[in-house]
Amino acid sequence: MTIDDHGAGSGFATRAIHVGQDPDGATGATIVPIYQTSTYTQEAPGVNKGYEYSRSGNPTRAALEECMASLEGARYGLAFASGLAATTAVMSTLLSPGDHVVAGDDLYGGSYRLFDKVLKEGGGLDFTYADTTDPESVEGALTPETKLLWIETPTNPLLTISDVAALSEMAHERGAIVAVDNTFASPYFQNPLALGADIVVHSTTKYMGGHSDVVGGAVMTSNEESYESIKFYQNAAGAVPGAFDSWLVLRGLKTLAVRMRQHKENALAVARFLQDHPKVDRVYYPGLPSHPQHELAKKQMSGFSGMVSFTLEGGTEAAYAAMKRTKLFHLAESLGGVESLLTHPATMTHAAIPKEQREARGVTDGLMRLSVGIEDGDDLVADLESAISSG
Ligand code: P1T
Repeated sequence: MTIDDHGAGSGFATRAIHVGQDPDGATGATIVPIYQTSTYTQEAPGVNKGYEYSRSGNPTRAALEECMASLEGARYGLAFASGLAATTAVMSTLLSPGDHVVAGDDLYGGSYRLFDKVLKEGGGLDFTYADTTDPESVEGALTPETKLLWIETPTNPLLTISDVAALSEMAHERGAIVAVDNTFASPYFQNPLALGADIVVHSTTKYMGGHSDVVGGAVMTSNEESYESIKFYQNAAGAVPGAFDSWLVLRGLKTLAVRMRQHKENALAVARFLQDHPKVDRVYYPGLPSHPQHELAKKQMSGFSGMVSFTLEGGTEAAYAAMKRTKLFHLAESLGGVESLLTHPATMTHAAIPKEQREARGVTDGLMRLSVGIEDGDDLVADLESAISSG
């Protein structure tokens, strides 16, 4: 089966399994081989089969890039060695020292650290953090120097939702481009390019890879000029994934649709359980009608994904006790794998943000974040029940 034009006309799951993944031309191998080679033998100087050196291009990586672009509804996809390498590529390529960036004020802590300690201090970029759930806050932060609006939605770890269509229109009117970190939703539930954004970034370490066994990143765009310059940077700076890591993400993509449906179902069950539990203080999940942006989430996402955050009535002390008691939810950083994880943002994923700023943003010491996996939902709820209730 050959799927042309990035699988146009085919459904998501079909594209995930087939786009960029025709049988191998040399052997007929049904699955894209792991082209574990650094270089390619040339017939004569300048005469080759399209590949010269694996930093510049590798067939396993090329298959992954084509498939990911199709899933995001993008013309182009580029794979990177990590999500932060993908973010660095976008920022370093499309911006120059002195440019201003407006970024959401609830972000993965590592993205904030990259912006604040590397791209601002070393790269000369100027950042303003705004509440991207509030278009007026973004409007007030945009200046004539603003070149890029950086949106994470849903956010890490507070699961807020920002209106990508409205913010893209506003930014474009002011001459800025829009990049969306779509890691938490995955392309199965949300396609920011279709909502008006210019660039999508993913940590493929998460849902796209899906098995907690690889670190990777991706950039997708339909803008040819941006693609060409980010591709140039990809080769010139060199933060590319190896063939095996590319293959692991490609294999993960094949089951993305079924996994995301189960993540969503289990997360909703967990969020409802937490919401009704007397020892639970707050639950953050865009799929609950009580979530402040629930209607917007319904409009721009086709499902609410698998991330849930919560606090307990007993505060930090109760949270620390509960985190020691879960058995299925392992206490670990990262998310989006088939296995459930429990994270303490204040000491783990968001430790790079100074305590005062972190707490002002709502990331308190008592906040816990769940990456709800695809185990049996009843078992996950029972695990949380015993961890919370026995306190
Ligand atoms: O870890 P890396 O592949 O470099 O991805 C960075 C990244 C980017 N964007 C978002 C929204 C993320 O959540 C991450 C990584 N996050 C975690 C490791 C975490 O546990 O939140």
